[in-house]
Amino acid sequence: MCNVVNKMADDKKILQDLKTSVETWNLKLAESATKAAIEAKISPKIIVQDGLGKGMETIGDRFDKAEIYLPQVVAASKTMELALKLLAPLMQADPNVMKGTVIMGTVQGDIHEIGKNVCCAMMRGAGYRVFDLGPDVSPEAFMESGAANNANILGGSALMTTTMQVQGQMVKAVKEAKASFKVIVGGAPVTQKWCDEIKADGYSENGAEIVELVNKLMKKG
Ligand code: B12
Repeated sequence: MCNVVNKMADDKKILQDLKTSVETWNLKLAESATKAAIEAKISPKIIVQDGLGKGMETIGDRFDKAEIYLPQVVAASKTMELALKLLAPLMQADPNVMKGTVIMGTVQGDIHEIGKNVCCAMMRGAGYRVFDLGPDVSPEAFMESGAANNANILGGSALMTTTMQVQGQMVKAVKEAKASFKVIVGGAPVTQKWCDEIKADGYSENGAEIVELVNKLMKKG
């Protein structure tokens, strides 16, 4: 009993350190806290969702209030990326039991990658073959990669109200080519309403729910 209580307290401290590391763009703390989390067998999902992601939420809020500026946001992003790199090996599933193929990218005109990277990691961990096309990906590039890799799903991330439009173009491109890819969309300004409006096949608010979403779409066939 005592051990369980101690473990819970230790895990809480590690998650707090992960959050603080992103909030204070402290690379050293990010590295040590991520290693501690791995050692404590905290799941990558919790590490990202309840640790690093919470730190990034603070950064977003402080940026919105003009308490910090782009250089600090970049530094916080680099901190999160370092931690995600350390977690990557834990998020690779067995290639022999792949559940489906997903092409992910941040849409054309948009360079925000962190959320997309989190989604890629979550899906890889859940057993999907994921091709990450990076930032600034055109609908044509999504289509080409989808065809070349026999994909089931194309996933477009958009972090700006201006670039959300490209998600609509992705859906259009799939319909026009009469391709069988399902299109999923996400990113901070994206909502279920927007997903319905552009007739995409699915939306999820975060990286944890994206796995349920793709599982559901794969079952539908
Ligand atoms: C970090 C950041 C940056 C970093 C990005 C670093 C990187 N390598 O990605 C830097 C500093 C480079 C940057 C640049 C810019 N940024 Co910026 N940035 C942010 C910030 C603070 C956080 C974004 C983030 O990483 N969140 C953390 C991740 C984990 O969350 P997420 O991205 O939402 O992803 C989750 C979900 O949305 C979902 N999801 C994401 N993608 C997908 C995809 C699918 C298919 C699914 C299903 C789900 C899904 O799952 C993810 C994991 O849980 C946001 C503020 C905010 N509140 O979002 C502004 C913000 C997005 N940026 C903004 C702006 C304006 C810019 C710049 C234009 C600034 C400038 N003047 O140069 C440039 C962009 C240039 C361009 N062409 O893209 C604005 C956009 C406003 C708008 N018009 O909508 C925001 C909202 C800030 C603001 N309030 O003004 N930015």
